[in-house]
Amino acid sequence: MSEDTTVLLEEKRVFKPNYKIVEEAHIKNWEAELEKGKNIEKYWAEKAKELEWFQKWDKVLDGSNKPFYKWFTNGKINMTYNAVDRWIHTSKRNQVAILYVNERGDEEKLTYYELYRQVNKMANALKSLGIKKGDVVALYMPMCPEAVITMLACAKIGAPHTVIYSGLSVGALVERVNDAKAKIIVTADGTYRRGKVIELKKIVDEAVLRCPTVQTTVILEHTGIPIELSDISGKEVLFDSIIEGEDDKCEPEIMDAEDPLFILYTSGTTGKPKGVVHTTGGYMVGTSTTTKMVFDIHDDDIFWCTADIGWITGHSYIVYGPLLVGTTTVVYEGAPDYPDPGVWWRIIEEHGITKFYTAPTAIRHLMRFGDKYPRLYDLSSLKILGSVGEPINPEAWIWYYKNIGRERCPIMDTWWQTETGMHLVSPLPVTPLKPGSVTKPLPGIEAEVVDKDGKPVPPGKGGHLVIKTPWPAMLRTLYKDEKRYIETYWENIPGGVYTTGDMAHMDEDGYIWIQGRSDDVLNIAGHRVGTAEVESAFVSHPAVAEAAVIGKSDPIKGEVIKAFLILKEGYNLNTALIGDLKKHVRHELGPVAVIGEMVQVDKLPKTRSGKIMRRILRAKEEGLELGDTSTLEE
Ligand code: 6R9
Repeated sequence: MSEDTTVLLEEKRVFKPNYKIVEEAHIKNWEAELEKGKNIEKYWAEKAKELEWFQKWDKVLDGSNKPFYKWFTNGKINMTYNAVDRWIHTSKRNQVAILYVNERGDEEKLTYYELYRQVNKMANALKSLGIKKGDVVALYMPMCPEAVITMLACAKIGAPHTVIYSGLSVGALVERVNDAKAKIIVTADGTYRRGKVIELKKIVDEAVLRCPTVQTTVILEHTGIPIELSDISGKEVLFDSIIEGEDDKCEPEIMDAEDPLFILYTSGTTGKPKGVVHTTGGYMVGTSTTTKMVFDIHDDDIFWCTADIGWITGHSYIVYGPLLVGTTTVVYEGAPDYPDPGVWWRIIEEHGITKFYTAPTAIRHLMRFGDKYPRLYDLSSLKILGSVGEPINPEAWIWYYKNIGRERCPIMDTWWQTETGMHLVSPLPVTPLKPGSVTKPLPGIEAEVVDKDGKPVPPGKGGHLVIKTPWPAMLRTLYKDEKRYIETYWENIPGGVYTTGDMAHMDEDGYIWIQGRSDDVLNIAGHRVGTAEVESAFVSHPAVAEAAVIGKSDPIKGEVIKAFLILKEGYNLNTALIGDLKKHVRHELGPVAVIGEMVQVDKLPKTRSGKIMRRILRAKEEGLELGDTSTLEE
């Protein structure tokens, strides 16, 4: 960081947008838009009119059975009809919808019309395999056009999808597929990662043996590695062979606004992942509006979000949001630093990317290589940058702003969650920015920082971030677990507000600064990993009797795992066992579970009811005071 940026940080300077950004912006007056958003129902109803409904809604928001809110009741709509079909009757028909690029330098472009035909074929193929409205389809796929096609095909016929991140492994896959009772898994032979092929089908082969509901596995031949088809656990068919000969027309299923669109699993405080349920109408309104508003989408944009479709960011801002607003969305398969740490900047130059959306962990990682790589490329096509997944430290913000945005592009630090479905707290391109702050709730959203009794805390003081009023893309429930839905989100803090699980503070200007999670969820490189899931993976190893896991700060990944292990008789935490445990946890949970350190202990701090007090372990780790230990066992 150069001297002037150090000064900037100390000055806490506010970064104002340049005149070009303001001139182009759909929304030029932030304050006025926030004001408009105060009439929540009117605001969202107006936004909903930008979509094509088969039948208009009766009521915008139905809060008669809180917290089971409904949006756009009795409205009839179809996601894929709006994201794909409606564009083929416009000038967008021959515009690129999906631009696929990978780390090997391969490229593929699909226009809206081509996408339309492929989606229809896949939709018909799923029907031929017996999938009907309401049946759950699991995806365990690389970042590739066929993954997007499959999601859209599911949405076209009303079959909720559940996408499982391809970086998760056997244990996680089995648990999610079984919870969702998926009838089909769509996967691929493998995926490219750092010059290697990760064999996805092998993982699925092992998983399906433990997934009784799966009748068919569909395999995409993507990398060309040899695969063997077998019928041990249900039918195995090739992606290409099922779509071959299918009709390229398919009528959209008329969906109720409140029909489920997808289930997406995320980590919670217990070992069991939460199946977050999103429905159709409100999610469409929320994601299309925020894509257009936060990234100020225009006809000539090329939008690149570097997330994976296995996470909510991929659902909302690679697939649905961008296609609903008819832009070109980039699907990138590979690592950020392979074949070299300039690969992303090269893609930006080659394809003239205008809006670029990534995560702080990636920025911190690429920052390590200095400005050498970004300097090699012409990044002048960029107009707006985005950040998501965890707090962005001011140093990374400034690096991103200077070296990637070349001090021209505002950074949209977007705060939201799997559960919220859409951005909730974020600047707009015209918003004055403070590095490290997510600024204010978006128009139509009401958020506040409160104490545990629900009372607003004064500026500068930390508290719980809560959302005070419902929003269209909110989760509707946790799959088959209404009790957990109510307890987790609506009963922690009084006042009928939604508890986010994040701690934050507000400054004198009403700007929000996120501090991190208040619960036992780690944020490893922007991925939510539940401590309980990691602990149960450890305990499933024959050498481990008990495990407690906390987050340990890491300069690149934000957090990594530190595990305290009680081993069974006769075991010692030697190098061989450490290696074996790492392998085991990786096998169960996948590479997202990055282990930084393991220590052998003979006792763990517990409450009298037997709950591990991770807070105590964390406090000891950081040399802080132990705090309230009244519930500690001894
Ligand atoms: C979209 C996504 C949600 C959690 C959330 C918070 C953290 C997300 C953030 C951020 C600070 C931001 N988070 N965006 N923290 N600034 N801009 O990441 O969803 O995987 O469900 O994680 O991520 O802690 O509660 P998800």
